Amino acid sequence: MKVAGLFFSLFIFFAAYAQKGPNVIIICADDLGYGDLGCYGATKLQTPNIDRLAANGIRFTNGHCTSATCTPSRYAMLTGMYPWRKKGTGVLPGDAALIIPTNTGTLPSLFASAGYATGIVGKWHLGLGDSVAKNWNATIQKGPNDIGFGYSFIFPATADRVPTVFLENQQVVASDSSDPIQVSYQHPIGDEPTGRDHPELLKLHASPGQGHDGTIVNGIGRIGYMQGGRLARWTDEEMPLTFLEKAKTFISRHTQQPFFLCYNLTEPHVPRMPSTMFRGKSGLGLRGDAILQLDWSVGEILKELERLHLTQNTLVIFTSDNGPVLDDGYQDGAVTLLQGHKPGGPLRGGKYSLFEAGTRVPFIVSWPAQVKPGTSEALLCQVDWLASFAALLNKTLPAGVGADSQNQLPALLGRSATGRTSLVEHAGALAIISGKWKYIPANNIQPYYKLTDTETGGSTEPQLYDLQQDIGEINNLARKFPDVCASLQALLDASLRK
Ligand code: NG6
Ligand code: CA
Repeated sequence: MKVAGLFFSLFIFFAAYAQKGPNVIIICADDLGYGDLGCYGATKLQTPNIDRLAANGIRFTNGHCTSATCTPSRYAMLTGMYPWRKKGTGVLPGDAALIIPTNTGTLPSLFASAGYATGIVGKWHLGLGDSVAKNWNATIQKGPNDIGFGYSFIFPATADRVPTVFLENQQVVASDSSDPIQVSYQHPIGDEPTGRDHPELLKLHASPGQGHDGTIVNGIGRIGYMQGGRLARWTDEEMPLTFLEKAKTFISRHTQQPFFLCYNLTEPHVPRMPSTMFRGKSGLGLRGDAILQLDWSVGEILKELERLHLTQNTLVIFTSDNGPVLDDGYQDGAVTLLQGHKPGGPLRGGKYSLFEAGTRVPFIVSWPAQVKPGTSEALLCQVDWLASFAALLNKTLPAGVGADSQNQLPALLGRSATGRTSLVEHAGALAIISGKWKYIPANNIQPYYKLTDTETGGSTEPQLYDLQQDIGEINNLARKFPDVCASLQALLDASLRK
């Protein structure tokens, strides 16, 4: 009997071990373009660590975020829903309320339900608390920990928005009751200098007409106003080290339990203020230096996985939340020191654009134990992670959860060369990709944003491009192929009704 019992225990042990899913780390850059990495064709910048990740995994050439800005893309990543279905999912101010309902299934709650330790480190930008008015000096009641993350170390919105503080498990780090934090996006508060009134105090000048002239923190004017929390405010130059340390600690604490980590880097979003060790290294100014810093952080995470013998069974995704922009509010040399570098690679447009550079982003999947290295042209979107990981974990999503998420696991793991048959792209208005075609219905968007130098894809004429022949979306074929336009319009209309 005893022997049988021992065999049974061993069987249970091995069965449990065999079922142990991979650790999953999603590394999401902020505003990194399709052409910003060596492995995607950049020659003026070296990104050896991400290139190595790509060489050991699959580099997707047709991988997308849903939207050409951060909040909607990240909403889609976590909920498996197209963000344009829901009001209030545009770029959020730093005091916004949480926009993801706490009673619905999400990507982190899926992993948690499969026994994973779940964590998020880095940018959040999905709102906190029940309402705009909230007490930043106490634990905030609604945030990442309420939608499935067991651990969170985040900043609330963007690096250029107040409050410029970190929150660990929804509590401001180093908060101080004798210097309480207040935040306003309506009017100046407190007696601290603003970028508008005291440009002489700035180490990074705001671009004319783009705001970024509220409260000065660390010599940089921000969007919005804050007072208090002086000890809690971050130093931009240290931010990558702080996030890296928190991410490494999360990983090293979970070597015995599978984990899911979102590591949301802030580079190369504005304000670009890389640490001293990367200053001047790229020769392309602060934006280039920030990309070197981002690549270094990825390398440090890969090293940590090696050190802990976790490389083989850790699935790492590297991607970006939207396309690139050069001048997004500060005069930091991104435009003047570009040296011919093409952040969007061969693609047209960029952040804020319906053209491909808005939403076609770096998209790399590595899982040494299971994924054969290569490249893939499969059409994929970050919105598909929810259903794909549900399939990987053998879980059924609750009814109504992740309605826009498709199980694309075979394509993600390189076992199928094809992915989606169509994808809706979003930047103010909507466009659709189906097969080789890209269709942008006539819209009322201003064709060109002068401040950010963005070709938006706005046009009162319909646009149709053959992405196979014309990835740069130069030759509008709408007049030549009215039937194709009509069928893509019908497909888009059907997606809207879904
Ligand atoms: C824009 C900001 C820009 C950036 C962006 C959000 C202005 C003029 N521009 O509104 O600087 O913060 O929002 O970027 O305010 S994102 O990557 O988080 O979507
Ligand atoms: Ca972004």
